[in-house]
Amino acid sequence: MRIERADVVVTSPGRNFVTLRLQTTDGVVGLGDGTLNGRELAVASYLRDHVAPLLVGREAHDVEDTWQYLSRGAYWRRGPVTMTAIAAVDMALWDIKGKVAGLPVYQLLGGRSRRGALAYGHASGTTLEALMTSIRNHLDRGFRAIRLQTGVPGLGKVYGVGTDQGVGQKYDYEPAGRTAVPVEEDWDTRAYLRHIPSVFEAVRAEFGPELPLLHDAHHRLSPNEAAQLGRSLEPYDLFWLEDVTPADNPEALRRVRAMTTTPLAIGEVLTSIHDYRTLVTEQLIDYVRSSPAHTGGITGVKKLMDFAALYGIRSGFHQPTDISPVGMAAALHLDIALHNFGIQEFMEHNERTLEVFRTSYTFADGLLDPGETPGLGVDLDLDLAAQLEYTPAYLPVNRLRDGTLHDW
Ligand code: GCO
Ligand code: MG
Repeated sequence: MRIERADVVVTSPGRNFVTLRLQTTDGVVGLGDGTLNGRELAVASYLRDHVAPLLVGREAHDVEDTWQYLSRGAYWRRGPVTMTAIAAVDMALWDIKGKVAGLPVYQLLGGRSRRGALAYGHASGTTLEALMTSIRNHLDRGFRAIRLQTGVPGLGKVYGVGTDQGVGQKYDYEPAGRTAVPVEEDWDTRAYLRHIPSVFEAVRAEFGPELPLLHDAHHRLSPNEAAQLGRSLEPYDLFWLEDVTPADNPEALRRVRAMTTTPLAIGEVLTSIHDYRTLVTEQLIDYVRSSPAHTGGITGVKKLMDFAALYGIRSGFHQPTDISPVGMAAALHLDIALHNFGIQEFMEHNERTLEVFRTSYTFADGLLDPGETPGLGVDLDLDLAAQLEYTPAYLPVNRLRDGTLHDW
């Protein structure tokens, strides 16, 4: 069964998504997510101009060989654009294999290891009161684990904090602004470090000790500041503290690790198993944040998680709304099959997106499930997708009070 067609579909149902659509000589269609937030067209070109011509005529069943051909064989290894493009190809091939076998992809990965994948939702508020409402709304929607982000007194807009919700309102937050240049936000690490422990204290007092709570520092702290934050949050028993320091320097986490027992997660901007060598072998983290969509697909992440398993490190795959439902489905098949699953991020896509991508995954009682549809279980409405044109959109940047551009 050969690959006959390889088409790249760029669509924008509220945000931009890149999808690779492969079709075999038997007419089987496979979908892969190639979305890289704010750099979407770079991956679209990589796929269209440099990968699609190599795929046509290849054996569609050879998932591992195609993965090696595109990563080992390309000379230029790693990096977000390359690894997102490889991810798109890899997912589409697993989708095809599942459809041909008549099995959901998780069955091909070893079958079911759990009833469902514990999901965490994003609660946020510009004030403590708004945050409490957002947490209650999430609990009402069935979430059993919650990430908390809040405004910081004295700072304007803070990344990760959406518009405040009313009672019963659904969280609807798009981190990237649909603007030609990134929006600029302010940052002040000392103000943040002073404020955050009081937020967790109030939330624990209101919701009790059981609820798993998470927090994301978005790569903004020095190792020493991160250690300070981890220690100040220890009394509130976090599930994890995410991205405390910039992820490109794994050694920075040595100091953080030595100073605090708060569990650490990192890796949404890492793209290869090689980026994790120090983090994993020195056990500097508890959770891997990579997503299949940016780390070479199911094949890339399976290798990474098997390596992490040797050191007792578990998964917590990145799944904001800037990864498409195809990427989400790929993550869910891994979540169900991997023994060292930890938790799954779940930001619900907007209705328009779920019209373009028809999914078969479900969310009930706090657990996600990929469903039993053969393959990944996602269909793409090509006609609708074609009507929704790419619109430039960028994540914000942040600057310190004196104007210095700060880390993510
Ligand atoms: C998360 C992330 C997102 C990212 C965004 C980048 O934990 O979900 O930090 O908010 O910033 O997905 O594309
Ligand atoms: Mg994050």
